[in-house]
Amino acid sequence: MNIRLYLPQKFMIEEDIPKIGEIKYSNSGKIKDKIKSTKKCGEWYIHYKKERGEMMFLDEVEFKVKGGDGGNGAVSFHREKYIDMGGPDGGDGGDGGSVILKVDEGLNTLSDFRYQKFREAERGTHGSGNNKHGKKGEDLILKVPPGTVVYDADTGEFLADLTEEGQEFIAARGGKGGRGNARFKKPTRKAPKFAEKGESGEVRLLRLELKLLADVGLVGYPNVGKSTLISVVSEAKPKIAAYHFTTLKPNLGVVSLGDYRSFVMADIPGLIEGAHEGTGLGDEFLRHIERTRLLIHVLDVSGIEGRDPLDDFRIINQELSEYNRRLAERPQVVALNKIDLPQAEENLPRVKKSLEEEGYKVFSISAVTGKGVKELIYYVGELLDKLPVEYQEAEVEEEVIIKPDFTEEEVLEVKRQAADKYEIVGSLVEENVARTDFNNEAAVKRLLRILQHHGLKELMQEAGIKEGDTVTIGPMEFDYIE
Ligand SMILES: Nc1nc2c(ncn2[C@@H]2O[C@H](COP(=O)(O)OP(=O)(O)OP(=O)(O)O)[C@@H](O)[C@H]2O)c(=O)[nH]1
Ligand SMILES: [Mg+2]
Repeated sequence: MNIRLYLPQKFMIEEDIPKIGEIKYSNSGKIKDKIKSTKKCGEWYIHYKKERGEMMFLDEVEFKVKGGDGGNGAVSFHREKYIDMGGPDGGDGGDGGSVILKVDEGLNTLSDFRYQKFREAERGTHGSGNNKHGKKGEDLILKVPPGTVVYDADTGEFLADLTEEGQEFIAARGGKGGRGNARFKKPTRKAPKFAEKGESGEVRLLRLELKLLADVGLVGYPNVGKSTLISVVSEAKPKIAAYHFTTLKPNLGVVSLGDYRSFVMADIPGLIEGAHEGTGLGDEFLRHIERTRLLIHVLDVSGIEGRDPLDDFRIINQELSEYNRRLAERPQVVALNKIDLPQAEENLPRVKKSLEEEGYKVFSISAVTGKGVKELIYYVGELLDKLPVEYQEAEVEEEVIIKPDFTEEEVLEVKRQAADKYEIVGSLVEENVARTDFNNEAAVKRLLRILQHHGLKELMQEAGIKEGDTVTIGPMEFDYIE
């Protein structure tokens, strides 16, 4: 198995010096962008946009969802030959379908959501005569990969953390169907001429974030051999090359240890000093390894690029703690890579000794020849068995929060707008106004009766209303008559 995370390119690498403000296409030719800043990195210029909000990540998507509207209740009366006026038989409207996010382990990206910015569940059909109820709208099931974290994009509120196969989250509820006039029949009201309108479906702007659930993250300077390592222990086929920042997007690989054991490894772009301030490729992609259980810190022990491996080690750990202290505290196994190079011989004893003295488990490997790799991988596998799996969930307060049913207290208030102008407001009003068909006199009368029942008249008198004053309720305006 080979899982990969595809990120659209947020930057481009070219040899020419780009101009700030210039419009550029990404390498794939799909993304057009204005150059915001340029930075020299080795022989290359990297130009990229600064504002996070403008970067488009496939593993971070925003789109709007809407539950289906409820169908309207019907106003109808029973008719039969020779029978003048039968009883009310208007059926209820069907409930609207909900938009539901559901975890599918077969998925590993949010790319399905990239282009469709609005998803709506089916509406309920209207009720009709002969007590025929409307059909319930179909739920719209949107499949998401495990590890999807859901936020309300308008408020930033955390809504759900979806990790288990089949786990569901109702992202937008469908509206309730309106009741047909048959429901309003009473001994005192034999022929109700009104019905309820269906409730509107809930609308929400969602932000989905996919944090990869890798067990192990590879960290290290650019060019130390992280991608080479993942390519030899898994089926991941990342780009490998002898220049910095070859890896521009995280790669995931499944490492099999035989006997059914395996773990997921994540290879991410290299870090350099100042990554937390945006130097190099920055440190934003560290979020892809935020939930790993352990890190393999890869060092180029040959020091072929002229840096001391121990300096690299210190700098990378500093960058990790600048990003997130908890990530820096994650257990680390050190892989001293490139021991096949003659220059490694000189550094190896010193570097190994120093890190072991600090308490690190150190492996000497050559990702290219394969020497020492098996030992490293098996050790990591064993260590993972001992590390608690709950760690993956440790940073999230609650697994799922499902919005409770609407149980807000019913509120009715009379607001004085001017000396002779009043407005009736409150949740009770909003709820009922939305469900009233104002073109239907009977429906309006019913609304007034409901409000009356909740003490509207007394409230208006308390507010000091006089005959002839103007009163507004929702879209309706009328003169007050005692
Ligand atoms: N001699 C030798 N070269 C290696 C070894 N491992 C990796 N390399 C070489 O080092 C270079 C960089 O390797 P990558 O695997 O792309 O390094 P990386 O850490 O993923 O680099 P970035 O993606 O830029 O962060 C390539 O030319 C590899 O062939 C090794 O064990 N021995
Ligand atoms: Mg790489």
